[in-house]
Amino acid sequence: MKRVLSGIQPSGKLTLGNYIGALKNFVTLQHDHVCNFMVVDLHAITVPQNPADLREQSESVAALFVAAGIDPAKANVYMQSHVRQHAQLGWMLTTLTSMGELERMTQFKDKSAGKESVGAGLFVYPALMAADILIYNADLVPVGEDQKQHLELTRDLAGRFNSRYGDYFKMPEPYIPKVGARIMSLDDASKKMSKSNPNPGSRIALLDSPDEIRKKISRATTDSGREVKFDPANKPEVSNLITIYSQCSGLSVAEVEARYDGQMYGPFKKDLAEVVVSQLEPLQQRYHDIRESGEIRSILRQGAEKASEMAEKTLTDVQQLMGFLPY
Ligand code: ATP
Ligand code: LTN
Repeated sequence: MKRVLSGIQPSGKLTLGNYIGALKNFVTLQHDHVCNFMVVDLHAITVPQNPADLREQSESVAALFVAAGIDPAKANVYMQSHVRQHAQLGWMLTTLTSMGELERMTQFKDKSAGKESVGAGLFVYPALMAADILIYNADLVPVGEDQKQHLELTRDLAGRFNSRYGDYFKMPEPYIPKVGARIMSLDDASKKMSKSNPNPGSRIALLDSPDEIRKKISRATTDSGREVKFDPANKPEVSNLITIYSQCSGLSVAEVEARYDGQMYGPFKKDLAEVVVSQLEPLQQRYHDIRESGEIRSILRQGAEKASEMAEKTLTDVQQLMGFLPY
């Protein structure tokens, strides 16, 4: 069975973008792959986090993994920081990464833009992500479009390691959905929907109440036209809403267009809100049950124990290949 690894940062409340671009695919892949899904707290601290919020968000993201349908009996669910080998391999891969490669990363450019002081962790972030993936020799990495560049760097680092120290790492492939790999902000269709955007109106959080969802969708920007037509270049806002509709209803983009042929944005948005609400309601119910049961901590512990075994083996092999003296 092929191996799958992915992670989501506990840097805020998970959004519909995280769900459609990543989480939904985690759930699909768990049935016929060996899966590791992490809450990547070490990555989250590359920008300042309030400790109490980080703790709460970490548990919340883990519970959302399970609420979204990840079965801990099928896939390991755990905290990145609980498997200490990630940070160790991350350091080793940092030494193989060039400054120029890191400077070209668009996520770094976006997140550091306009900041007076930028942490070095934000800069070396992609080397830690490469370690997350390579430590399990993952074949597939389900992510949204924005992570493609990090995956390419991971492959370059794997190749560099292999040519210097001997063929060891497999080349991981990104697993990016054809539709929904880049859900855009509701207030600005030139930016991706993001959980750390300061404007909560820019996103739908998975735990938003039905009324919040209705309000956010009714206020979402559209254009001055009137056709519900999928045309990302000329109608980016409406196309984004059609994508969300399609992903939450199971209808194809063409079917959504056909359903609203000749109708205005008002009725389309009203129905879209109900489609999103009914997609999220069962997930929210399961989320609250899981949080109340208190079972998430033991799920995380068991996940970390299993993942550590695999990670420790890789780390030992890498140390040996790089010439570290055995313990
Ligand atoms: P932050 O705003 O803190 O950077 P984020 O919302 O961008 O967070 P990440 O934790 O960086 O989320 O991403 C988790 C996963 O969700 C990644 O695979 C990422 O590609 C995917 N993802 C994030 N935003 C979107 C989006 N708008 N559309 C589709 N996929 C997304
Ligand atoms: N950089 C990713 C989060 C992440 C990740 C990973 C994704 C950290 N390690 C390993 C896939 C595989 C992001 O979503 N911003």
